[in-house]
Amino acid sequence: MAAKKANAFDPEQSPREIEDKFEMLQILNEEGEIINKEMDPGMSDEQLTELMTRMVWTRILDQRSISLNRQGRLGFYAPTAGQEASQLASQFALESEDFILPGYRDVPQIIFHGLPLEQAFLWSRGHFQGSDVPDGVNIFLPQIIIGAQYIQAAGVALGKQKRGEKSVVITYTGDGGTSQGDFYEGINFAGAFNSPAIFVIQNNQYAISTPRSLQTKAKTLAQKGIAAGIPSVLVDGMDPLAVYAVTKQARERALNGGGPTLIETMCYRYGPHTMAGDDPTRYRTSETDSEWEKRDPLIRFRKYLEAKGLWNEEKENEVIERAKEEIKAAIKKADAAPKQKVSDFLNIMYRGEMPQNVKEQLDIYTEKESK
Ligand SMILES: Cc1ncc(C[n+]2csc(CCOP(=O)(O)OP(=O)(O)O)c2C)c(N)n1
Repeated sequence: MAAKKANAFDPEQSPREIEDKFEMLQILNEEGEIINKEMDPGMSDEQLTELMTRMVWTRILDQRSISLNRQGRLGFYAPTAGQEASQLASQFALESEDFILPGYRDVPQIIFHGLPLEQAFLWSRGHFQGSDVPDGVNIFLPQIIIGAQYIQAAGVALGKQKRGEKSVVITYTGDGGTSQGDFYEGINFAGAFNSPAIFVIQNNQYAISTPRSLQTKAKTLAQKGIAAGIPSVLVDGMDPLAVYAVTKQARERALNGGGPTLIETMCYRYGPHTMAGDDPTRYRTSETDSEWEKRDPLIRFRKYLEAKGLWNEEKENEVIERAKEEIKAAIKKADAAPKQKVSDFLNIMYRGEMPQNVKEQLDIYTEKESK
Protein backbone atom coordinates (compact mmCIF):
# COMPACT_ATOMS: atom_id res chain seq x y z
CA MET A 1 0.00 0.00 0.00
CA ALA A 2 1.37 3.43 -0.93
CA ALA A 3 2.22 5.64 2.03
CA LYS A 4 -0.26 8.48 2.56
CA LYS A 5 1.21 11.87 1.74
CA ALA A 6 1.44 14.07 4.81
CA ASN A 7 -0.16 16.98 3.00
CA ALA A 8 -2.96 15.04 1.32
CA PHE A 9 -6.58 15.95 1.92
CA ASP A 10 -8.77 12.90 2.12
CA PRO A 11 -12.42 13.87 2.50
CA GLU A 12 -13.28 10.24 3.31
CA GLN A 13 -10.97 10.30 6.31
CA SER A 14 -11.66 13.82 7.56
CA PRO A 15 -13.26 14.17 10.09
CA ARG A 16 -13.45 10.37 10.69
CA GLU A 17 -9.89 10.06 11.90
CA ILE A 18 -10.62 12.42 14.80
CA GLU A 19 -14.13 11.15 15.49
CA ASP A 20 -13.05 7.53 15.75
CA LYS A 21 -10.80 8.40 18.67
CA PHE A 22 -13.78 9.43 20.80
CA GLU A 23 -14.73 6.21 22.51
CA MET A 24 -17.01 6.45 25.52
CA LEU A 25 -15.10 6.23 28.79
CA GLN A 26 -16.70 3.95 31.36
CA ILE A 27 -15.47 2.71 34.73
CA LEU A 28 -18.56 1.08 36.22
CA ASN A 29 -20.62 -1.01 33.83
CA GLU A 30 -24.40 -1.54 33.92
CA GLU A 31 -23.92 -4.49 36.28
CA GLY A 32 -22.12 -2.33 38.81
CA GLU A 33 -18.72 -3.87 38.09
CA ILE A 34 -15.47 -1.97 37.68
CA ILE A 35 -14.28 -2.57 34.13
CA ASN A 36 -11.59 0.08 34.00
CA LYS A 37 -9.41 -0.23 37.08
CA GLU A 38 -6.84 2.22 35.79
CA MET A 39 -9.33 5.07 35.83
CA ASP A 40 -11.00 4.14 39.15
CA PRO A 41 -10.91 7.40 41.13
CA GLY A 42 -10.50 5.49 44.40
CA MET A 43 -13.31 7.19 46.30
CA SER A 44 -13.50 6.42 50.02
CA ASP A 45 -16.42 4.39 51.42
CA GLU A 46 -17.79 7.58 52.93
CA GLN A 47 -17.63 9.41 49.60
CA LEU A 48 -19.29 6.54 47.74
CA THR A 49 -22.13 6.41 50.28
CA GLU A 50 -22.58 10.17 50.20
CA LEU A 51 -22.75 10.28 46.40
CA MET A 52 -25.33 7.46 46.37
CA THR A 53 -27.31 9.28 49.07
CA ARG A 54 -27.35 12.43 46.94
CA MET A 55 -28.47 10.57 43.84
CA VAL A 56 -31.34 8.83 45.65
CA TRP A 57 -32.32 12.11 47.34
CA THR A 58 -32.37 13.86 43.96
CA ARG A 59 -34.52 11.14 42.35
CA ILE A 60 -37.07 11.77 45.10
CA LEU A 61 -36.77 15.53 44.65
CA ASP A 62 -37.52 14.99 40.97
CA GLN A 63 -40.63 12.90 41.68
CA ARG A 64 -41.89 15.36 44.28
CA SER A 65 -41.17 18.39 42.08
CA ILE A 66 -43.18 16.89 39.21
CA SER A 67 -46.06 16.26 41.57
CA LEU A 68 -45.82 19.73 43.18
CA ASN A 69 -45.78 21.29 39.74
CA ARG A 70 -48.94 19.36 38.77
CA GLN A 71 -50.62 20.63 41.93
CA GLY A 72 -49.71 24.19 40.93
CA ARG A 73 -47.34 24.53 43.88
CA LEU A 74 -44.16 24.91 41.81
CA GLY A 75 -43.50 27.02 38.73
CA PHE A 76 -40.87 26.13 36.15
CA TYR A 77 -39.51 22.62 36.46
CA ALA A 78 -37.20 20.61 34.17
CA PRO A 79 -37.06 16.92 35.20
CA THR A 80 -33.69 15.41 36.12
CA ALA A 81 -34.25 11.62 36.43
CA GLY A 82 -31.64 9.74 34.40
CA GLN A 83 -29.10 12.53 34.75
CA GLU A 84 -28.17 12.09 38.43
CA ALA A 85 -24.68 10.73 37.78
CA SER A 86 -23.94 13.37 35.20
CA GLN A 87 -25.13 16.15 37.49
CA LEU A 88 -24.16 15.03 40.97
CA ALA A 89 -20.92 13.15 40.36
CA SER A 90 -19.54 16.17 38.50
CA GLN A 91 -20.55 18.51 41.32
CA PHE A 92 -19.11 16.04 43.84
CA ALA A 93 -15.68 16.49 42.24
CA LEU A 94 -15.73 20.22 43.08
CA GLU A 95 -14.84 22.19 46.19
CA SER A 96 -17.11 24.84 47.67
CA GLU A 97 -14.89 27.66 46.35
CA ASP A 98 -15.52 26.49 42.76
CA PHE A 99 -18.21 28.31 40.81
CA ILE A 100 -21.18 26.62 39.13
CA LEU A 101 -23.00 28.16 36.17
CA PRO A 102 -26.00 25.88 35.63
CA GLY A 103 -28.60 25.50 32.94
CA TYR A 104 -32.28 25.30 33.90
CA ARG A 105 -32.10 21.53 34.49
CA ASP A 106 -29.13 21.80 36.84
CA VAL A 107 -30.89 22.68 40.07
CA PRO A 108 -29.58 19.60 42.01
CA GLN A 109 -25.97 20.69 41.59
CA ILE A 110 -26.61 24.16 43.01
CA ILE A 111 -28.57 22.73 45.93
CA PHE A 112 -25.61 20.52 46.85
CA HIS A 113 -23.34 23.51 46.35
CA GLY A 114 -25.23 25.35 49.07
CA LEU A 115 -28.46 26.88 47.75
CA PRO A 116 -31.15 26.14 50.37
CA LEU A 117 -33.91 23.95 48.97
CA GLU A 118 -36.66 26.45 49.79
CA GLN A 119 -34.81 29.01 47.67
CA ALA A 120 -34.68 26.56 44.76
CA PHE A 121 -38.46 26.23 45.09
CA LEU A 122 -38.87 30.00 45.26
CA TRP A 123 -36.68 30.41 42.17
CA SER A 124 -39.00 27.98 40.39
CA ARG A 125 -41.94 30.14 41.40
CA GLY A 126 -40.23 33.29 40.12
CA HIS A 127 -40.05 34.69 43.64
CA PHE A 128 -37.25 37.20 44.26
CA GLN A 129 -36.03 35.41 47.39
CA GLY A 130 -35.11 32.44 45.21
CA SER A 131 -32.65 34.62 43.34
CA ASP A 132 -31.04 36.09 46.45
CA VAL A 133 -28.10 33.67 46.62
CA PRO A 134 -26.54 33.51 50.10
CA ASP A 135 -23.03 34.91 50.45
CA GLY A 136 -20.39 32.25 50.01
CA VAL A 137 -22.57 30.04 47.81
CA ASN A 138 -20.63 30.11 44.55
CA ILE A 139 -23.30 29.72 41.93
CA PHE A 140 -25.15 31.60 39.26
CA LEU A 141 -28.86 30.95 39.00
CA PRO A 142 -29.97 28.52 36.28
CA GLN A 143 -29.66 30.01 32.82
CA ILE A 144 -32.72 29.82 30.58
CA ILE A 145 -31.08 31.20 27.42
CA ILE A 146 -29.56 28.12 25.81
CA GLY A 147 -25.76 28.24 25.82
CA ALA A 148 -25.39 31.70 27.38
CA GLN A 149 -23.82 30.23 30.51
CA TYR A 150 -20.86 29.00 28.42
CA ILE A 151 -19.81 32.56 27.64
CA GLN A 152 -20.42 33.65 31.21
CA ALA A 153 -18.35 30.70 32.46
CA ALA A 154 -15.47 31.73 30.20
CA GLY A 155 -15.67 35.21 31.74
CA VAL A 156 -15.87 34.01 35.34
CA ALA A 157 -12.96 31.64 34.72
CA LEU A 158 -10.89 34.45 33.25
CA GLY A 159 -11.68 36.58 36.32
CA LYS A 160 -10.52 33.80 38.64
CA GLN A 161 -7.33 33.44 36.65
CA LYS A 162 -6.60 37.17 36.74
CA ARG A 163 -7.13 37.30 40.49
CA GLY A 164 -4.93 34.25 41.00
CA GLU A 165 -7.73 32.34 42.76
CA LYS A 166 -7.18 28.64 43.30
CA SER A 167 -10.56 27.45 42.11
CA VAL A 168 -12.38 26.52 38.91
CA VAL A 169 -15.63 27.20 37.11
CA ILE A 170 -17.98 24.51 35.83
CA THR A 171 -20.86 25.03 33.46
CA TYR A 172 -23.45 22.75 31.91
CA THR A 173 -25.43 22.72 28.71
CA GLY A 174 -27.36 20.10 26.75
CA ASP A 175 -26.80 18.46 23.36
CA GLY A 176 -28.98 21.16 21.80
CA GLY A 177 -26.87 23.84 23.46
CA THR A 178 -23.84 22.77 21.42
CA SER A 179 -25.49 24.15 18.29
CA GLN A 180 -25.53 27.67 19.71
CA GLY A 181 -22.98 30.33 18.85
CA ASP A 182 -22.48 30.99 22.56
CA PHE A 183 -21.21 27.44 23.01
CA TYR A 184 -18.40 27.90 20.48
CA GLU A 185 -17.55 31.40 21.66
CA GLY A 186 -17.35 30.23 25.27
CA ILE A 187 -15.06 27.25 24.70
CA ASN A 188 -12.89 29.16 22.25
CA PHE A 189 -12.45 32.09 24.62
CA ALA A 190 -11.59 29.89 27.60
CA GLY A 191 -9.17 27.92 25.42
CA ALA A 192 -7.50 31.06 24.07
CA PHE A 193 -6.94 32.37 27.61
CA ASN A 194 -6.20 28.94 29.09
CA SER A 195 -8.75 29.68 31.83
CA PRO A 196 -9.74 27.25 34.58
CA ALA A 197 -13.13 26.18 33.16
CA ILE A 198 -14.88 22.83 32.88
CA PHE A 199 -17.52 22.70 30.16
CA VAL A 200 -20.01 19.87 30.55
CA ILE A 201 -22.36 18.84 27.76
CA GLN A 202 -25.11 16.67 29.17
CA ASN A 203 -26.09 14.73 26.11
CA ASN A 204 -29.50 13.49 27.23
CA GLN A 205 -30.36 12.62 23.61
CA TYR A 206 -33.04 15.24 23.01
CA ALA A 207 -33.39 19.00 22.76
CA ILE A 208 -37.08 19.12 23.60
CA SER A 209 -38.30 16.87 20.72
CA THR A 210 -35.22 17.15 18.47
CA PRO A 211 -33.15 13.97 18.65
CA ARG A 212 -29.41 14.10 18.93
CA SER A 213 -29.09 12.62 15.40
CA LEU A 214 -30.65 15.77 13.90
CA GLN A 215 -28.69 18.19 16.07
CA THR A 216 -25.36 17.92 14.26
CA LYS A 217 -23.48 15.90 11.67
CA ALA A 218 -20.66 15.46 14.21
CA LYS A 219 -20.40 11.91 15.52
CA THR A 220 -19.72 13.08 19.05
CA LEU A 221 -20.29 16.38 20.80
CA ALA A 222 -17.02 16.05 22.71
CA GLN A 223 -15.05 16.38 19.48
CA LYS A 224 -16.25 19.98 19.18
CA GLY A 225 -13.73 20.92 21.86
CA ILE A 226 -10.85 19.82 19.65
CA ALA A 227 -11.46 22.73 17.26
CA ALA A 228 -11.00 25.04 20.26
CA GLY A 229 -7.77 23.23 21.15
CA ILE A 230 -9.02 21.99 24.49
CA PRO A 231 -8.83 18.46 25.92
CA SER A 232 -12.19 16.81 25.39
CA VAL A 233 -13.66 13.54 26.55
CA LEU A 234 -16.79 11.49 25.98
CA VAL A 235 -17.88 9.75 29.15
CA ASP A 236 -20.71 7.46 30.19
CA GLY A 237 -22.94 9.99 31.92
CA MET A 238 -24.83 7.25 33.76
CA ASP A 239 -21.64 6.03 35.40
CA PRO A 240 -21.01 8.06 38.56
CA LEU A 241 -17.39 6.90 38.87
CA ALA A 242 -16.50 7.89 35.32
CA VAL A 243 -18.14 11.31 35.60
CA TYR A 244 -16.45 11.94 38.95
CA ALA A 245 -13.03 10.78 37.69
CA VAL A 246 -12.95 12.96 34.58
CA THR A 247 -14.31 16.03 36.38
CA LYS A 248 -11.77 15.67 39.17
CA GLN A 249 -9.00 15.29 36.62
CA ALA A 250 -10.24 18.35 34.72
CA ARG A 251 -10.34 20.35 37.96
CA GLU A 252 -6.80 19.41 38.92
CA ARG A 253 -5.49 20.18 35.46
CA ALA A 254 -7.21 23.57 35.48
CA LEU A 255 -5.77 24.40 38.91
CA ASN A 256 -2.31 23.51 37.67
CA GLY A 257 -2.58 25.92 34.77
CA GLY A 258 -3.63 23.32 32.19
CA GLY A 259 -6.69 25.29 31.05
CA PRO A 260 -10.22 24.18 30.21
CA THR A 261 -11.69 20.74 29.54
CA LEU A 262 -14.82 19.73 27.66
CA ILE A 263 -16.77 16.73 28.95
CA GLU A 264 -19.67 15.12 27.07
CA THR A 265 -21.76 12.98 29.42
CA MET A 266 -23.86 10.42 27.56
CA CYS A 267 -27.13 10.13 29.45
CA TYR A 268 -30.91 10.17 29.08
CA ARG A 269 -33.78 12.23 30.39
CA TYR A 270 -36.56 9.85 31.48
CA GLY A 271 -39.18 12.54 31.93
CA PRO A 272 -40.54 15.25 29.67
CA HIS A 273 -38.36 18.23 28.69
CA THR A 274 -40.13 20.46 31.20
CA MET A 275 -43.49 20.41 32.94
CA ALA A 276 -44.84 22.94 30.44
CA GLY A 277 -46.57 20.27 28.40
CA ASP A 278 -44.35 18.34 25.94
CA ASP A 279 -45.28 14.71 25.46
CA PRO A 280 -42.20 12.45 25.04
CA THR A 281 -44.30 9.59 23.62
CA ARG A 282 -44.64 11.69 20.46
CA TYR A 283 -40.91 11.77 19.80
CA ARG A 284 -39.52 8.55 21.27
CA THR A 285 -40.57 4.96 21.82
CA SER A 286 -40.99 3.01 25.04
CA GLU A 287 -38.33 0.58 23.69
CA THR A 288 -35.81 3.42 23.65
CA ASP A 289 -36.82 4.37 27.20
CA SER A 290 -36.35 0.78 28.39
CA GLU A 291 -32.92 0.52 26.74
CA TRP A 292 -31.70 3.54 28.68
CA GLU A 293 -33.38 2.54 31.92
CA LYS A 294 -31.15 -0.55 31.95
CA ARG A 295 -28.16 1.81 32.25
CA ASP A 296 -29.70 3.70 35.18
CA PRO A 297 -27.05 5.35 37.37
CA LEU A 298 -28.85 4.47 40.62
CA ILE A 299 -29.21 0.80 39.76
CA ARG A 300 -25.56 0.27 38.86
CA PHE A 301 -24.24 2.34 41.77
CA ARG A 302 -26.56 0.49 44.16
CA LYS A 303 -25.20 -2.86 42.91
CA TYR A 304 -21.63 -1.63 43.29
CA LEU A 305 -22.18 -0.34 46.81
CA GLU A 306 -24.18 -3.39 47.91
CA ALA A 307 -21.35 -5.65 46.80
CA LYS A 308 -19.00 -3.60 48.95
CA GLY A 309 -21.39 -3.88 51.91
CA LEU A 310 -21.98 -0.10 51.89
CA TRP A 311 -25.66 -0.01 50.91
CA ASN A 312 -28.89 -1.89 51.52
CA GLU A 313 -32.63 -1.43 51.24
CA GLU A 314 -32.95 -0.08 54.77
CA LYS A 315 -30.34 2.63 54.11
CA GLU A 316 -32.06 3.59 50.88
CA ASN A 317 -35.45 3.82 52.58
CA GLU A 318 -33.99 6.08 55.24
CA VAL A 319 -32.68 8.43 52.54
CA ILE A 320 -36.05 8.39 50.77
CA GLU A 321 -37.93 9.23 53.98
CA ARG A 322 -35.48 11.97 54.88
CA ALA A 323 -35.77 13.45 51.38
CA LYS A 324 -39.56 13.52 51.62
CA GLU A 325 -39.41 15.23 55.03
CA GLU A 326 -36.89 17.82 53.86
CA ILE A 327 -38.89 18.59 50.74
CA LYS A 328 -42.07 18.97 52.79
CA ALA A 329 -40.35 21.35 55.20
CA ALA A 330 -38.79 23.38 52.38
CA ILE A 331 -42.10 23.81 50.55
CA LYS A 332 -43.66 24.97 53.81
CA LYS A 333 -40.91 27.56 54.18
CA ALA A 334 -41.36 28.64 50.56
CA ASP A 335 -45.12 29.02 51.15
CA ALA A 336 -44.37 31.34 54.05
CA ALA A 337 -42.34 33.74 51.90
CA PRO A 338 -43.82 37.25 51.74
CA LYS A 339 -45.87 38.36 48.78
CA GLN A 340 -43.35 40.00 46.50
CA LYS A 341 -43.21 43.58 45.35
CA VAL A 342 -41.47 45.09 42.31
CA SER A 343 -39.13 46.95 44.67
CA ASP A 344 -37.95 43.59 46.04
CA PHE A 345 -36.65 42.61 42.59
CA LEU A 346 -34.87 45.92 42.16
CA ASN A 347 -33.32 45.73 45.61
CA ILE A 348 -31.69 42.33 45.08
CA MET A 349 -30.48 43.07 41.56
CA TYR A 350 -27.19 44.70 42.51
CA ARG A 351 -24.72 43.63 45.18
CA GLY A 352 -22.67 46.78 44.59
CA GLU A 353 -23.75 50.30 43.65
CA MET A 354 -27.24 50.56 42.15
CA PRO A 355 -27.24 52.49 38.83
CA GLN A 356 -29.06 55.83 38.81
CA ASN A 357 -31.86 54.71 36.45
CA VAL A 358 -32.63 51.71 38.68
CA LYS A 359 -32.61 53.96 41.75
CA GLU A 360 -35.19 56.16 40.05
CA GLN A 361 -37.41 53.18 39.29
CA LEU A 362 -36.98 51.92 42.84
CA ASP A 363 -38.21 55.29 44.17
CA ILE A 364 -41.24 55.18 41.87
CA TYR A 365 -42.21 51.64 42.95
CA THR A 366 -41.49 52.19 46.64
CA GLU A 367 -43.81 55.21 46.52
CA LYS A 368 -46.55 53.25 44.68
CA GLU A 369 -46.28 50.27 47.04
CA SER A 370 -46.55 52.45 50.14
CA LYS A 371 -50.13 53.39 49.21
C1 LIG B 1 -31.41 30.94 22.90
C2 LIG B 1 -32.58 30.03 23.12
N1 LIG B 1 -33.21 29.48 22.07
C3 LIG B 1 -34.28 28.67 22.25
C4 LIG B 1 -34.74 28.41 23.53
C5 LIG B 1 -35.93 27.48 23.74
N2 LIG B 1 -35.46 26.20 24.28
C6 LIG B 1 -35.62 25.92 25.58
S1 LIG B 1 -34.99 24.44 25.98
C7 LIG B 1 -34.51 24.12 24.41
C8 LIG B 1 -33.82 22.83 24.07
C9 LIG B 1 -32.49 22.67 24.72
O1 LIG B 1 -32.02 21.36 24.62
P1 LIG B 1 -30.66 20.88 25.19
O2 LIG B 1 -29.62 21.94 25.03
O3 LIG B 1 -30.36 19.57 24.60
O4 LIG B 1 -30.89 20.76 26.76
P2 LIG B 1 -31.87 19.83 27.61
O5 LIG B 1 -33.15 20.59 27.77
O6 LIG B 1 -32.04 18.55 26.90
O7 LIG B 1 -31.24 19.66 28.94
C10 LIG B 1 -34.86 25.18 23.57
C11 LIG B 1 -34.61 25.22 22.13
C12 LIG B 1 -34.06 29.03 24.60
N3 LIG B 1 -34.42 28.84 25.86
N4 LIG B 1 -32.99 29.82 24.39
